[in-house]
Amino acid sequence: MAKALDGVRILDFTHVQSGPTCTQLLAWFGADVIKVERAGSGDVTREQLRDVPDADSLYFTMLNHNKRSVTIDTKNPEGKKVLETLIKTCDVLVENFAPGALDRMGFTWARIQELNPQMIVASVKGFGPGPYEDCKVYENVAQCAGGAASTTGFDDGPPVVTGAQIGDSGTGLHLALGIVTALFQRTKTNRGQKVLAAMQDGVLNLCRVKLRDQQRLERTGVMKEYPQYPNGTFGEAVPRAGNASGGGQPGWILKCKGWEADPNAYIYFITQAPVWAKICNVIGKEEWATDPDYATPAARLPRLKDIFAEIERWTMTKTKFEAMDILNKYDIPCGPILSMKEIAEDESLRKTGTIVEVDHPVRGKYLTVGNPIKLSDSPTDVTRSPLLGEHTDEVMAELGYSAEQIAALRTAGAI
Ligand code: CAO
Repeated sequence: MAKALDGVRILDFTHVQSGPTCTQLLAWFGADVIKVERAGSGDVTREQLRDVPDADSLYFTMLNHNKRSVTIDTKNPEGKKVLETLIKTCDVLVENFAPGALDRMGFTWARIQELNPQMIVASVKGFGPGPYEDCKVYENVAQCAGGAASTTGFDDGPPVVTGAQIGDSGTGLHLALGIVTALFQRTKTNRGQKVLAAMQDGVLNLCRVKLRDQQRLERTGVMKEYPQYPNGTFGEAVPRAGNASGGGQPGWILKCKGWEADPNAYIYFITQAPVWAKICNVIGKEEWATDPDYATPAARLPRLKDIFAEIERWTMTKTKFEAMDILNKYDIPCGPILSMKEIAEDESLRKTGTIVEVDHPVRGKYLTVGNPIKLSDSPTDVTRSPLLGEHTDEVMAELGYSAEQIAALRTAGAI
């Protein structure tokens, strides 16, 4: 079946995580993604966190599906010429080098425009223009600078980073949207453009509700859905809210049966206002449904700690899955805390292609996360990541190089 981005050619100059997640998505939507790597070593993640000797790491394989790999030394004059040919034939160049690296290679925006005025040049950088624009940035730096760390964790502890890679994979997602938007605009303007997704901006975008809360705090001095209310104190900046849901519907993580031995025997429980009476029935506190101290959301806010303690007395008598079954019958919003082991074994995620088993010639079978975005007219087939330089000859031949020319470039160290 045809794919949404069939015919789009991507020169993938990305490495590590942020850029590769972006180009992997584009590949899943059907783009021809040609990953340009340094001969000999390639993307540094090929050998990071290796679990199988001499096999590309899971770090690499899980971020580079459905791509082709060519090795080009872009600092070699002949290698530069090959890259120029690629630039002329691709629609998009995606890169996430340290600031200035592409320019130092000789591929400034002006030069790329000269070679291909229709080319879209998409970049991930740590920061946008400003005091930190020249900084190298990794995931957790972005989480800290984008407002996630200062607002994550518990009030009495230090800032905490999250396991979700909102700085890297989150920014890759933002960049992918920028690229397809620029491709759409190009159909009308016939021109390329620059697309920039700064990791700090991407994280901040995902922390939008915390900037909302900063302004609420400045106006009112208190936020009643935060665990600091009513007994704690609020400072000048949005505090860490523990496991509070942050929205208009209070929630918390509660222990379930077996929590003493299983670190994930917990459930997220939301006391959604429309189902309050049902919650009271389920936990055996029917009187709370009409008691003026508990009957309305406003009355409950100063008592949330005690309310969740009471609900927890009930959840501790059930496993998280038993609690889910019961609560879902009453439309009470809740969610089990799933371990990665449970997710890896989840049959329904495998059926939808969100968890996929892939075979790799060196490492054998492994699990990966498939395309989380499902298009009804553009299905995703996840194919393994390329070996280093696996497609150099194939791509060179497509670019018009003869076998003799390819051999000569190889001898010269250009490819
Ligand atoms: N042939 C020859 N040289 C190549 C090449 C190739 N095919 N591919 C890359 N290089 C060179 C670059 O030109 C650069 O050389 P110079 O420094 O001499 O200009 C060099 O390799 C290193 O590139 P880099 O600075 O991007 O890599 P690094 O490992 O030092 O830094 C990182 C890594 C991620 C901190 C940096 O790339 C960065 O800040 N990127 C932007 C933000 C980002 O995406 N971060 C997410 C990382 S995932 O957590």
